[in-house]
Amino acid sequence: MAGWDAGLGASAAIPFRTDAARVEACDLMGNRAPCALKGGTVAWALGTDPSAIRFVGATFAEPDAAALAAVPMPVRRMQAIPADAPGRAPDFVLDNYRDMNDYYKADPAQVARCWKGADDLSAKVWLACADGALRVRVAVTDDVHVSGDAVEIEVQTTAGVVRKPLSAPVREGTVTRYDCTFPLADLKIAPPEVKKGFGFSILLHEDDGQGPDGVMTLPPATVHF
Ligand SMILES: [Ca+2]
Ligand SMILES: [Ca+2]
Repeated sequence: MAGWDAGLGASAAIPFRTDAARVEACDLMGNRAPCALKGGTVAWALGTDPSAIRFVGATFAEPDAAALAAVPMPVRRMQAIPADAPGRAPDFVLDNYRDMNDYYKADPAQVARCWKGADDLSAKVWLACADGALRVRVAVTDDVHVSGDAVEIEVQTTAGVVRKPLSAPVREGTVTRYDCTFPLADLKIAPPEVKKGFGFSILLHEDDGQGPDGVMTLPPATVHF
């Protein structure tokens, strides 16, 4: 299942590659309508009434990355996390201004406190799930690291929303690394949700020495392992 908050009048089409036997669009009343499935690809049009799309019998359903990037609204991505291995590419990269909420952007006198680019604040995120625990590794690039800099993860499951801070940062040059392991029970993730998917986001709280400047947030994704 994939879904997102559609803005009023928003319009775009996102092709999904999937091995689903069939695909249905569901509206807010629970009505379902079949979607055309051509060669393993289904085109999902935003701006129509349905609020979610259901992939029946699917082992994967991946939205086209280029099409997602063109959608002018937060989209909840369905992201398969590959097997963990040393040196593998990050699962998520936060380095875009659209993900930054500057607290002082409306104050011309405080322009120096607004986000200046990836060297000011950006992050790479890796996830792994093993032995009943979620491991979260984050490498934050930040020109100035002070005690007010903080990273939190947010997990959304059928049991609710859990937010946890990452602890024990290790600073190397301008990169702050976190490597934290959380028992699934502490995050209210039921074991079947590891494969079915649960909502995941991460928040980078920025402080460069003058107090909180803003927060960079990963648009919530549904991750599965
Ligand atoms: Ca900074
Ligand atoms: Ca900082």
